[in-house]
Amino acid sequence: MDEAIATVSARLRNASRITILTGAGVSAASGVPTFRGADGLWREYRPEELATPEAFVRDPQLVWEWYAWRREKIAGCQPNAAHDVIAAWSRERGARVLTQNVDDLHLRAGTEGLVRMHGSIWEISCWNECRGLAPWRDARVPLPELPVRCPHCHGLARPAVVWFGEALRDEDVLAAVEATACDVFLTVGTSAVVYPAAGLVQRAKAQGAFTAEINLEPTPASSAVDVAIHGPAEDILPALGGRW
Ligand code: BV8
Repeated sequence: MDEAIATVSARLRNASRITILTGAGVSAASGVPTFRGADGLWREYRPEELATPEAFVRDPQLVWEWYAWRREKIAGCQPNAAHDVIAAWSRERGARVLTQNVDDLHLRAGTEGLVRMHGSIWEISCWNECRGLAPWRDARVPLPELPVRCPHCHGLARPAVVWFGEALRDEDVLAAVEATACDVFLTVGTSAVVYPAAGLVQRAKAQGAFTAEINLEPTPASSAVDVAIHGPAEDILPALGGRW
């Protein structure tokens, strides 16, 4: 492990363009349930069954109860050392940070230029897209009523996140693809199964980036990266960050 950390740390030290892709694993130490870990279950449902427009049409109340439960859990969580190191790299090294997470803990840690590829659990938008309304922030816990209503058309409102089967926002895809033109691409705390985010490491590699993965366990990305470090992000990132 030490050799791998020394290798990645040296690459980071000499890099001018650093890109970091994060998943639920960077928030695990903060107490936020991951998607596919044992703690990812809610009642008897898996996220893929609820994080879809079809599930929302079928039962908006159930989907909103799941998001309200997650919002309540996340509200009590603080950024951890992984978020803090990544935020410092964004400020001090201009590192670009692409996250799949919707918990906004990277923002609260002070990350600059964050690309929230899957949106934010703290933002809400009109299901009917009335007046083309941009998502609005509502961080109240608990929410006053479920399902949430749009303040303009009084129709259904939805969490402003990207569900399975929905397209990511064009500007986020563009920013993420642009960020794969880098010297070092780190993929941290993600099971690397959700696309298009999971395809970014291959894009970076194809452009000559040095690629590394930090995860507790092997993932489909492990065989593609130059170095795979198996350990908790909240320990590994400070170990990498402290040597420049
Ligand atoms: C789209 C928001 C097209 C909601 C989420 C190929 C190309 C394009 C699409 C597809 C494709 N193949 C399949 C698809 C469809 C689909 C997809 O990828 N499905 C998968 C399941 C096969 N993709 C989509 O639907 C995407 N849309 O491509 O649209 C399109 C184009 C035009 C028009 C219409 C459509 C949209 C995907 C976004 C889905 N939304 N979230 C919400 O949060 O409620 S995804 C969800 O999964 C979360 O965002 C989460 O972040 C993300 C990925 O999960 P992870 O972050 O990796 O979390 P997970 O629990 O899985 O893993 C945690 C990892 O951390 C583990 O590996 C664990 O070992 C590790 N870990 C734990 N603790 C630690 C740790 N590591 C380090 N330290 C620790 N302490």
